[in-house]
Amino acid sequence: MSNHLFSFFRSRFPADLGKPFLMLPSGGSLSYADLIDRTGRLANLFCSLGVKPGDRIAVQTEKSVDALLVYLAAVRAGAVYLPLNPAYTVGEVRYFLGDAAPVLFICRPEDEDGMRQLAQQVGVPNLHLLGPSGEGDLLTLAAGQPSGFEDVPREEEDLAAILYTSGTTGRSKGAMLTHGNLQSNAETLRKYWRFTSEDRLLHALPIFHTHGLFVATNSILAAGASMTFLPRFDAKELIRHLPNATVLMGVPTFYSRLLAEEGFTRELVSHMRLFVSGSAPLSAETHKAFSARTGQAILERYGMTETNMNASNPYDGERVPGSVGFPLPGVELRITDPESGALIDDGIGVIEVRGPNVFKGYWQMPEKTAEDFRADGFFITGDLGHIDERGYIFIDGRAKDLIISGGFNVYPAEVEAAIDAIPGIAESAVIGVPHADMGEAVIAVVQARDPALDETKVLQALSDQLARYKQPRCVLFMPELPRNSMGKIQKKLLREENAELFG
Ligand code: MLC
Ligand code: AMP
Repeated sequence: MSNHLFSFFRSRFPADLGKPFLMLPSGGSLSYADLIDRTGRLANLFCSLGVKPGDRIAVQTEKSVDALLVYLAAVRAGAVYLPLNPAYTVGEVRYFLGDAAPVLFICRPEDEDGMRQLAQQVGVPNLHLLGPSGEGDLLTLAAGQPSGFEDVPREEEDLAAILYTSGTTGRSKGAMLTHGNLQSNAETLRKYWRFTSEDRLLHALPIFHTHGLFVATNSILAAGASMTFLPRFDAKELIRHLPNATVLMGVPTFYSRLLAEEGFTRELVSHMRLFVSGSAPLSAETHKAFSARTGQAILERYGMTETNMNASNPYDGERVPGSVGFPLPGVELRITDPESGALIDDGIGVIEVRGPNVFKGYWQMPEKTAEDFRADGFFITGDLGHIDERGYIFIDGRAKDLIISGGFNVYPAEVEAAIDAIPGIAESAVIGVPHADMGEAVIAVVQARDPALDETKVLQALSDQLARYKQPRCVLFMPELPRNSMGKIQKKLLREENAELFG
């Protein structure tokens, strides 16, 4: 029996294992042989710490080569990888650790004191440290382990990762992704986007979400190709490295920020094979400005944590601005009435998907899982869309109350709960308004009981409660929040009234 996902990657590794898997901005590189050696040592370490097949390994570190290797080592060890945004506060991490009950938690050296205490409180038996340049004890311990490791057998249906997504109500949900989900999507994308071993992807996305972790990394591994691995997005750094790349993947903010750079020219990217955008809507305006500047059309695709990638504009053929293209091979996609579930042939409805890419359910939430699936196995995405006469899919909005800022999801319900808990607040409404750089910006409209409360005090109270990207960019005060005849806060009206806030 093989390890479904890692055996698949192995089968695609180049014959010459000395070939780079990662190239670093400093000029160094990590070969496929290094990948095997270092993940072998880490996997041996995990097993020596008592990690058993199916156990969770939670990780909250900065983006680094070693952090990426921890993902692959966890897969080899048969564990379930659980990445956490480094921006999450201690309070947020407490929930994830408590819910997922990992056997091992890897965190940043500077967070050691607080996290050790937290790990003890929630009963996580092992805590080890990893900094962006390899600081901490994790790598020292791994260096003492043998590099040879027999990959733990895992089947298609076994879990490879849990990624938490917030919800429209209440608690965050852990999306359970299987070896089969990740393997099938990696192979589909490799074929559909024509990756070959000659490709060099410029990687500037975070590696704790589907986009940077699975879409980018797994497609490269499925092709035995290479990536230039940057610590974060910086438009000038991308311009420096684009000459050595063949493919770039990013959220729309990457593209609008690149377009704002004079150095981003047609000549700079004339050798590039593919630009992919996803995670948030790419405006038709940015799509067109990009084509005008470079002569190339961005390929927009549509996915989500629960489903990996669902749809993509064609590789050959027209990439339509504002559309996310066609369902990917093997993915069934339909539009239904959100209330009745009836099929809608012509018009806007909720997008539902089914296929080998679709997750197994939410971790320890059978009721929530059942709610989000139809009896015939289709997953209800909560995105609204329609399909035109040529079969192109368009996303028209969201049935779920969700804000996407710079590719990060923010659920208003979570922010509202944090604001409502501040003494002196009567109630709040959190909405997304148009923002040129981030697509949408989070703002809060509040009704205060205490006249001494002001914006600074509200933001101060939230600063250690919520990750920075969830915190409102501004707080507006109203004597009373507008309600409809049913008594529901009129968020649509608030969005319209504040549509021009950021120009
Ligand atoms: C950073 N900040 C953000 C933010 N990113 N605030 C709101 N939304 C964001 N996305 C905060 C910073 O902490 C900082 O706070 C301030 O905003 C300004 O930061 P910046 O320097 O301008 O931002 P930067 O660090 O350059 O980051 C912007 C970004 C980054 C767009 C490059 O957010 C990013 O890499 N986003 C990618 C997200 C992603 O990978 N999503 C995929 C999800 S998977 P302060 O306090 O200093 O002002 C998924 C499925 C799918 O959705 O289909 O792919
Ligand atoms: P996440 O839960 O972080 O995986 O985010 C998934 C959500 O991002 C989807 O449900 C969509 O709302 C949104 N999304 C992803 N890709 C696109 C896209 N190309 N256009 C519009 N929305 C997108």
